[in-house]
Amino acid sequence: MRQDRPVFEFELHAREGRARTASFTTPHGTVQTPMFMPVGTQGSVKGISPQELKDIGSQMILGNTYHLMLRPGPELVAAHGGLPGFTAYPGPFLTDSGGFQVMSLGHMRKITEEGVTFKSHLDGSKVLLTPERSMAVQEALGADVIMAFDECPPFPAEPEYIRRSLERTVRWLERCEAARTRRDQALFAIVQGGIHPELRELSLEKTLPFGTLGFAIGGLAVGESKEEMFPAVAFTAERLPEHKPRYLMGVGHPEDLIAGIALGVDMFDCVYPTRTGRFGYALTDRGRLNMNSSAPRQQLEPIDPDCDCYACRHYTRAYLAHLVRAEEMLAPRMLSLHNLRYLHRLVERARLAIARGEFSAWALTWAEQYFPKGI
Ligand code: PRF
Ligand code: ZN
Repeated sequence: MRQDRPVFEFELHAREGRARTASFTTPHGTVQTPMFMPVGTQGSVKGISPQELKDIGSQMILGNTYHLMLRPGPELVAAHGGLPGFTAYPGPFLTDSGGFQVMSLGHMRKITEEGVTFKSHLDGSKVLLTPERSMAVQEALGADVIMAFDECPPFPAEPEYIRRSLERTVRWLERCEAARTRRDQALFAIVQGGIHPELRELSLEKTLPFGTLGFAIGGLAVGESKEEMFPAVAFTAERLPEHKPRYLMGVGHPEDLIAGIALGVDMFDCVYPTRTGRFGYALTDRGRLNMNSSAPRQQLEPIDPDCDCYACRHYTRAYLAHLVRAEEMLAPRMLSLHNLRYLHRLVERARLAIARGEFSAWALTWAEQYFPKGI
């Protein structure tokens, strides 16, 4: 199906300071921002069914070019009509371009102007991922939002390396634009530049003219401190177009969502809620509960009385702590479900607060509860 770009629409509803709430319309549906995207790396949000995702208010699911290209291969996903058909999740998807995952998972990576050569983590075979290949795979996967092929330098890296890398990322963006053929997918460019304002500025100056339908802030949450990360988020977000979605890649601790929203970010993704859930932790307004510890084993209340997820409506902490101890697979499933619902509810509350002009007051109250003893 070919459609024209006007399918995509980003409509701002309200603003408070730099925070904003908006609707983002894609071919597979309209989502409300700020939003959190669950990570479905291999075409599945670990342990959670599409019906459950719908029930907890997931709006857009993230998939990964790197993993799906190696297994099962883009052709098989395309034979199902793309990720919505393959995964039976009928809503919007976003796919990441692969470069970041190659660098964190591939072996023997080598970056050249052409692209990234690496050895597959599955069978050790040599693979070349280029901007053209990333676009072809992302077109086959059929997500509504596709990401430009970029390099996310490690932290720390020499400023000179980051500069050369971001300039190459811009040349790759040009190749992404030239290679893509579908117009029913929105390409988002990725701003790099590490934690250096002058390099962020350079990346912005060279990236903004492409006029893509959205922009991502990449290269952060890679090991730098939050005192280094947030000024870079603030600097970049402030310089992005007001009427286009802004996506902070790989960020997803509750306090980071609140701070990101305050700085004007619209979209987030992170494995944190599902991964920490699999490790036995539950997110609440009063901080993170360790279900491996002894306290919850005797507690007859739900994880969070304000939460409307299945686990909180049906189970006590004591039962869930028992499941964790007994290594029953319901435990990681229920804690992942609860944690995702927690983050969806968190951004939902933020959206409502922004619409009412109460975001800054609400965020302060939230932070006082979440960090009762300070940090
Ligand atoms: N680039 C891409 N994906 C990403 C990142 C990036 O910089 C990050 C940075 N934390 C997460 N995922 N393509
Ligand atoms: Zn819950």
